[in-house]
Amino acid sequence: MVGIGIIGTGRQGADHARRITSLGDKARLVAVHDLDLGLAGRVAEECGSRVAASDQALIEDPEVGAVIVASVTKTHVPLVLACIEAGKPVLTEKPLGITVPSCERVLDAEIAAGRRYTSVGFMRRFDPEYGRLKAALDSGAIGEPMVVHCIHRNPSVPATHHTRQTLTDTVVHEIDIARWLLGEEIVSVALEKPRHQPSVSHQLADPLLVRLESRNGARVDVEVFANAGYGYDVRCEVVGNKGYVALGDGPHDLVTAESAPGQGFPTDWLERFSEAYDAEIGRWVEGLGEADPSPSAWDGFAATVVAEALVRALQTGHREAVSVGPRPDLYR
Ligand code: ISE
Repeated sequence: MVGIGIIGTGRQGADHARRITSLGDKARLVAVHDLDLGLAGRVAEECGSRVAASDQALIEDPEVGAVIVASVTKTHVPLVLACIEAGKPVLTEKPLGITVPSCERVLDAEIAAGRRYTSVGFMRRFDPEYGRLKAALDSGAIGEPMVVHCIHRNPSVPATHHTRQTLTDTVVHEIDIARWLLGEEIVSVALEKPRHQPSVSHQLADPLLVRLESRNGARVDVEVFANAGYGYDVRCEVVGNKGYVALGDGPHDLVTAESAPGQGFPTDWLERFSEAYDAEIGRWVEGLGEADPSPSAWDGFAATVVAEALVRALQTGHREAVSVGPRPDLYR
């Protein structure tokens, strides 16, 4: 049985903590830490674990065999590096890092250590619906994939949310799912902004239309809408030269914030991707590190390279080329 430590016990970390406690004799939640020790204490009490006095104390705890990082995004890379240094497998929430150089530090550390320690929480890859799309593509049922249509809507985001965050925190899921479904890297990106919504702050362009181009020339379009109002709504359709396959969240005729409650939309990703999180955590615990099928540090790095190109496109207003470079042997 492996002892797990969780850093960051906000909504996401607390949700992971509860899942660990439901894994029976495969894993035990040993310790949690949060900058808000009161919050950590409440999660520890609910899940029967200890509270570690600091993140480093948690990582070095001899009873902690593997770590989940669910703290704020800017802490992901330093904490992942500390786990690698301590020789402990780590599952970090996405994105791996906000900047490309920070993600490169993780790749360098794993390559120097000669093994993979890091898994990145792109949980959609474990969602049964996305799994169905991937299986249809891999079986050749729809022929060669030509176009991927994605929709990613959140009911609302805090007033402090800005466009860059939409790209690095939210669109990053679509980047990962596009790379995974198509099995190839992204080579260019572009984006467009519809007219400004007066109800939204000037630091947020919302919704946004994002376009990705894959190495073999497939095109991905993403509508990302952070303040859609009516619910959490994620859709995907892959069009091939012999047919199409889509997530089963069929379109509704008319949806508004008022009509949505009766129409069965999830309120957020924890609800929509509950099964995916179960599978993600379960498979991670079974594989811990090298045998684990989760997205690797390379996947985290590649997604951030594309997200960073989108941030450039936001500034320049032009299509931006993307190059992730050759995949190191460790990640083949
Ligand atoms: C949010 O930032 C997330 O972290 C979720 O995983 C994602 O599904 C959601 O739409 C994002 O806004």
